[in-house]
Amino acid sequence: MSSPVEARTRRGGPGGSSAAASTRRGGPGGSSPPASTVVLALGSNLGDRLANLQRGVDLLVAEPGLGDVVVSPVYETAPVGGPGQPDYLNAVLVAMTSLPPRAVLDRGQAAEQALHRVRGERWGPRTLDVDVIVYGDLVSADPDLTLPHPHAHERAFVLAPWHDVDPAAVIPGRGPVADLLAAASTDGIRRRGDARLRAGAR
Ligand code: A4P
Ligand code: MG
Repeated sequence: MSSPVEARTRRGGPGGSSAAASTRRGGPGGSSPPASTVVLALGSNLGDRLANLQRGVDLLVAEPGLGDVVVSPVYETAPVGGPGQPDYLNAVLVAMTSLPPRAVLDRGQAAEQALHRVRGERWGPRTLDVDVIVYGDLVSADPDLTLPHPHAHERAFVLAPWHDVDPAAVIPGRGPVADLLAAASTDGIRRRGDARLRAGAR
């Protein structure tokens, strides 16, 4: 089975944008670190949810390190798990990166903090949540950064927007996103045609 990186490399990336191969070294001298496809899931269910997601995207791409950024459509989604809480807006960002996985997580958490997220109850409401869904074909059980994200394969609020921008994506160890989405319950999620995110402030 091909990894999302391989799939993306073959096709030239989501949306047909150019994409560095995950195993290719950049630069004329071949000295740059290899690039991997990284998929980040963003969610917000407090405050101005769309503005929070856009600010999250802007913060994620503000510093060098994420390239060929593609941002999915926005979905309105019923909360999964946790206490009673408002509906979420969810979206997915796909990019190429040479940053180490931990640096990508740190960047996501910095964006959460910039949005004044208060960590309370697990799966509780939040202004911004940034989860690392996959990093290339890396598999890790590290509790600080579990890869692929342990729940992504069963969450339509991740799979549907991801599938929109990369229909051939695969979750390592789980299978094609298209198949996982077909098996997931899509009750309680709907694409918001009236809400769009820009891929960056640039
Ligand atoms: N962590 C481990 N692996 C990862 C990873 N791949 N990506 C660690 C991000 N973080 C990861 O996260 C807790 C710890 O997970 C962090 O210290 C990090 O090092 P957190 O963000 O503090 O807490 P959390 O988000 O409440 O918990 P968790 O388990 O990450 O929940 P999820 O999976 O993020 O789910 N329903 C809808 N409709 N839409 C949503 O977006 N989100 C959640 C949260 C629940 N229900 C939802 C949604
Ligand atoms: Mg989280």
